[in-house]
Amino acid sequence: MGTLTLNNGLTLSDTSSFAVEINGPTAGSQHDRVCVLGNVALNGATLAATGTITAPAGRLIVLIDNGGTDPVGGTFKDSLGATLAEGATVTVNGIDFLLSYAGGDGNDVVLFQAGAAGTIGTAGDDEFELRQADISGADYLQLLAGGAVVDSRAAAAVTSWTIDGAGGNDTLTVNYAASGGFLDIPVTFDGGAGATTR
Ligand SMILES: [Ca+2]
Ligand SMILES: [Ca+2]
Repeated sequence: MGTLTLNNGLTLSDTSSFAVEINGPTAGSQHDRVCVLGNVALNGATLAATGTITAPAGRLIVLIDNGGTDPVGGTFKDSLGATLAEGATVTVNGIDFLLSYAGGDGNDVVLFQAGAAGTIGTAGDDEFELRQADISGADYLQLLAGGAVVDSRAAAAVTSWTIDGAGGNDTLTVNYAASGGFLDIPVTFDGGAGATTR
């Protein structure tokens, strides 16, 4: 359990296993994280995620913090050998997560808590952005907080999105100019000082 930093990239093979332990939402002390400077090439390695995490899980678990702006190369596969595509479900201790290779600041390997698309802000000021992104030819709805992707899921599976800004002065930008273009779902936003629904 801990955080590992690799300064010369991470290249896995299709026969290797990437084992991570996830016992809670905090990197280092509760789940493993690899920070990589340089290329990340997954090459169909097996993702072996285990742990004791319990609900409510952290909404975002960054497994590979990929430095720079280079995208992750390749995908993981599951223990049965099936490819884990963008948005695939990964179950840890009975809790379903959605896997993304374009999470965090846009190029990190992350797990998002599955379930209804809802986002809860912090007690401070939050700047949210909801956008639709084209990832490898498919549309994904992404929720950003402070510029980081904190949730991402296949657009076709999302019927609405609820954002509770909690305390502070919160703003929500619905960005139709992202790579996925216009998004057409009901969005409920509670910015603290009153609800805005569109
Ligand atoms: Ca990154
Ligand atoms: Ca807030």
